[in-house]
Amino acid sequence: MLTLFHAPRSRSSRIVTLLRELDAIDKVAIEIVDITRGDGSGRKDPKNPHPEGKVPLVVHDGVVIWESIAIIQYLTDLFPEKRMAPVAGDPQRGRYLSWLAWYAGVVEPVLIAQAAGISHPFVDATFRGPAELAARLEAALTDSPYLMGERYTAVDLLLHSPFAWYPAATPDSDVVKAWIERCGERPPLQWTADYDARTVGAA
Ligand SMILES: N[C@@H](CCC(=O)N[C@@H](CS)C(=O)NCC(=O)O)C(=O)O
Repeated sequence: MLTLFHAPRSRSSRIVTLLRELDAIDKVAIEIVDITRGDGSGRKDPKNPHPEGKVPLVVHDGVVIWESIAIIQYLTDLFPEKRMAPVAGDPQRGRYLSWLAWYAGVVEPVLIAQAAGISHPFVDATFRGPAELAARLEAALTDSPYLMGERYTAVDLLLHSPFAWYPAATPDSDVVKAWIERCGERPPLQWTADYDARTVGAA
């Protein structure tokens, strides 16, 4: 039994989109839950087994899997047919895992600090900043349509998402902007937007 705990229009929307990309949406029960939102709306939902009341959360045969990165890796391993991630043994797997880890370890802290207007020598020295983030993306995308080369993978789905949500954070780079637009054209994104519009407020 595989269940995704999902709050419409949140970080778990990316997991719904991934499940569509993986052609696995029908293999997962989606439980719509409420969450506390940045604007003060919502609440910690007792239906959600996440200890902090966050989403996304997946429960597979009683095992709780939390954090977007772990969930993305888990699901792409479980449903490898659509090749949304290089499988173990593929020479490109390490490069893929690095993008995935970089998102959680660097991209989110940098973007949150930027949105909060935080600049501190410890923070800047540890994570670097928006300029370094932009340079990494631009270097990767200058001769490639996607982060892993010719093929769209789960790291494109994940890494373009904060810029799709907060266009103000988008690096001032034509290649990065073109990549965000390319990623935004994937039909599963529209599917999730429609799904979220139907289910928002259903918790
Ligand atoms: N690092 C976590 C972050 C999860 C997270 O903060 N999710 C938000 C939704 S966008 C949430 O559940 N917020 C509710 C809360 O903080 O109580 C992940 O990527 O899975």
